[in-house]
Amino acid sequence: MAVLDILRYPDPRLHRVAKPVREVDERIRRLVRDMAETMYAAPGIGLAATQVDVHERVIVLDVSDARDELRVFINPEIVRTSDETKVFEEGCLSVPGIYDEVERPDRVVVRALDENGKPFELEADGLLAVCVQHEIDHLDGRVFVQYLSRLKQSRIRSRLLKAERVDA
Ligand code: K1U
Ligand code: ZN
Repeated sequence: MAVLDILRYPDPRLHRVAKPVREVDERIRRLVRDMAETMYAAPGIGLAATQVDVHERVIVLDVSDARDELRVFINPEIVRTSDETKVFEEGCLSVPGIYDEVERPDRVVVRALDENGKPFELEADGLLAVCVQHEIDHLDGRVFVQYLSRLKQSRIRSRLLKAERVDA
């Protein structure tokens, strides 16, 4: 297993739209293991393949307190959303140190394949619903800061570019 590098906003590769996985094979299972290791090491509660510069539709999540409930979604699709919305303060491993409020549907039904290629459906609410929508956004090339005002986006961009220069 390996801890992979996570792309940082405003890296343009974060805006690529990921392609569907054609076959859930050993290569995809290795990617899932590496993504899980990367997410736990960060630490984070979710990770999309886009964030590790792999542009295929794979996400991993673990929103449990004990960090022992890994969930894998391959080719995830939101098939139903509630009309009711909730505002949640989101963070992102690709936008370190930035947290802000985003409004999203409160409940969603997600259809996906598991790591064995078996289809499943999940009804999610609370943090799980927030996180799965945030990760599917990554697969569609969207980063949560794009829900914020242009002024905030521009300040975040400048702050992270400056941090990148200091780190280099
Ligand atoms: O996509 C990502 O970058 C992961 C992101 C997921 C997320 C967090 C909050 C709201 C929506 C989506 C993170 O994991 S940021 C880190 C974080 O929230 C966290 C880390 C350790 C323990 C608890 C939370
Ligand atoms: Zn994120």
